[in-house]
Amino acid sequence: MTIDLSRRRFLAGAAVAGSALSVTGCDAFDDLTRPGTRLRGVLESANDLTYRVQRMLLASDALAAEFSESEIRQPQRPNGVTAPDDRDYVAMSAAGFDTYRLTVKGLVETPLSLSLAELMAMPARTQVTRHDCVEGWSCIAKWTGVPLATILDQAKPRPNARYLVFQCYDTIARSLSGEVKYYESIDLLDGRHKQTILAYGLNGQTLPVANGAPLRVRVERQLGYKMAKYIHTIELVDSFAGIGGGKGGYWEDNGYDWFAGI
Ligand SMILES: Nc1nc2c(c(=O)[nH]1)N[C@H]1C(S)=C(S)[C@@H](COP(=O)(O)O)O[C@H]1N2
Ligand SMILES: [Mo]
Repeated sequence: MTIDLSRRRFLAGAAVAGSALSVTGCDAFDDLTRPGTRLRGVLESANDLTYRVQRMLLASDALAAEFSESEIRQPQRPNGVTAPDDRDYVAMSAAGFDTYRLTVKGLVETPLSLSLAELMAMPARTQVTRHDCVEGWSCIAKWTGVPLATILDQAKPRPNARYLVFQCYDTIARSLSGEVKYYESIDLLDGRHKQTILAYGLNGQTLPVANGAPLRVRVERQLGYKMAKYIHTIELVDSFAGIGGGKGGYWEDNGYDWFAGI
């Protein structure tokens, strides 16, 4: 049967992409993933395959596993940037995030600017889930926040909107060509998924700075690097052209998969 055969070939491609990725970590990537190398080319072509395979095999509403509170064994291990030193962030954090606004813009009928108080007044969702980092560790934690679907319902994406881009306060890289802010993106299927929330609470407490205060996204069916911390803007777009390196995220611009399904 042709369908079975092509499925198998897709799956083999996905397995290759998975094993190649596991040699790199969150904090470091080596020469093999620099533009122009053979491994980089393999990763890029496998990326699109992985997305198509996973979208084919995964029902759009399938849920990630949820756990009981007794299965929370340690604090959520902070990773990546854990203390942004960007001037606007430092000032806002010193003021207890009173001046924080989440901006929703781009391909929407109703652009939004929401304070933390407004976000917290919306119906909340709490979930105990496992966070898997591409570095090979995981943590089970309890996250509380606003379902992203609620925000999307208010903003009303235009028919040509395909992706949500999360823009963050923190500088993840500094080089001669300037500062690079962390950013990430997901599609509207994940944006509207029941477990996709903008979290302001962790393990029953206010979300700590180390884990992305005041607001970070949880996308429970994907790897940790998709879950942008310190977000200030969600932009709805129809392509990544002209945003960062054009691959949909800081780590994607450095060779990681855009679709990091687990
Ligand atoms: N803004 C921002 N978001 C980020 C990162 C980062 O460095 N900056 N690191 C990512 C990675 S690799 C992981 S594993 C998780 C870590 O989340 P935690 O610090 O709550 O464990 O955040 C992700 N989101
Ligand atoms: Mo990660």
